[in-house]
Amino acid sequence: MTRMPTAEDRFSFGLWTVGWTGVDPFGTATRPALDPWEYVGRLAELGAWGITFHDDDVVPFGSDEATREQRFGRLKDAADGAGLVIEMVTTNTFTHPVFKDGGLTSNDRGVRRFALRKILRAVDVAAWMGATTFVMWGGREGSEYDGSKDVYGALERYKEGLDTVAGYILSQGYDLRIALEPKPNEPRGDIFLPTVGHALALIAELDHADLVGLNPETGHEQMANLNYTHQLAQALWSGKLFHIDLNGQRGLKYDQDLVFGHGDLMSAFFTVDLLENGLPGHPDAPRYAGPRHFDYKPSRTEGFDGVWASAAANMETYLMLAERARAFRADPEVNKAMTYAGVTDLARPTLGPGETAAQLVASDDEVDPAVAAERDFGFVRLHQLAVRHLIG
Ligand code: ASC
Ligand code: MN
Ligand code: MN
Ligand code: MN
Repeated sequence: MTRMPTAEDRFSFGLWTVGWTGVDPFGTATRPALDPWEYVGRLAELGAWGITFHDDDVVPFGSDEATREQRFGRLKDAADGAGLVIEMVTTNTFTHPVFKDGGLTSNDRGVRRFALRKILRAVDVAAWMGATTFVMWGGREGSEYDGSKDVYGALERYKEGLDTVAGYILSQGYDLRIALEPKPNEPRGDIFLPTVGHALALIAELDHADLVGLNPETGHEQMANLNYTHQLAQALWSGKLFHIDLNGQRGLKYDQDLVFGHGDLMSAFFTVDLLENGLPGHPDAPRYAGPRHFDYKPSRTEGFDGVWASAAANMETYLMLAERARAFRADPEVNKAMTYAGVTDLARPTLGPGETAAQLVASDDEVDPAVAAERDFGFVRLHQLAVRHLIG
């Protein structure tokens, strides 16, 4: 039996996760929608620490100012009453048909201005709610047909939009950072910023790059056939791992948004190992200090009992993996196997202190490649130790 989650675990959930009614491209809802504040008490009871939402999860698209004040205020009161933090807010620029060709990168300038204004208003809401992260997932930013989109121009407009949002955050003095969420496809045939690497490259071109980082989602990176844990590690190395969306995905198919660990369990183990244990061998490296945020969907086969069981399952799985990842790192046999494998050797610079390229070329300490090629690294044995910790 795993312990109950506590606030120290910093587990958070999007309201759109437990609130998903099961509408998919082939079927209508299988569950009724509750009001947004009705999810809050139950999440707190299960041990969650925080919630997140899209503007439209709380206030229907197109609502007037009075309705916005009333509904956002009611959700904030409910969260405060339940002791939940609203840690992140994001904007829905994908559901309404106005966004069918994107928001910030729509071919229609009027739509681009409409989208940017909607995002800026959501930034105000984020600050009001006390959120510290503002996620931007450009789900409709992309295309199906190569001839239909000026990609160079789209990237210019993406940059313009992000510079405007970041500049606004600074000018208002908000304590908010932007986290971009990559995804390769779905709902568009090809989405801009398809992976963590693409987003990092765009961030480097921004006016306020310091304010902009990443919100990588497990399944999104896996839909691009990438290793999620590696993406997290590279984002950490770049100082850009601002937020995470944990969930499960089984291979290259539609975005499944399964419970965390219900996809590639071994990969989830090493994701948790990275988040909990940091980068052993690099004590000074940045550690992920943000929320453990779940962006999953309770399968549409489930009723409300299944919704709450699946929410709890995300946290239980994370805690079980954290326990096993700690034991893995503490195991002397694992440490011996890691030393044998040379894992910690990568923390050592390849050149000596002050050594130049010319000195390296002239040096006589070169290994005999025939001898070095005979080395046994023991990676498989090391991995089997991980398997034992995971399921033994
Ligand atoms: C987000 C986010 C996603 C999408 C998706 C909407 O804000 O992180 O992955 O929206 O969950 O269904
Ligand atoms: Mn997803
Ligand atoms: Mn997500
Ligand atoms: Mn998603």
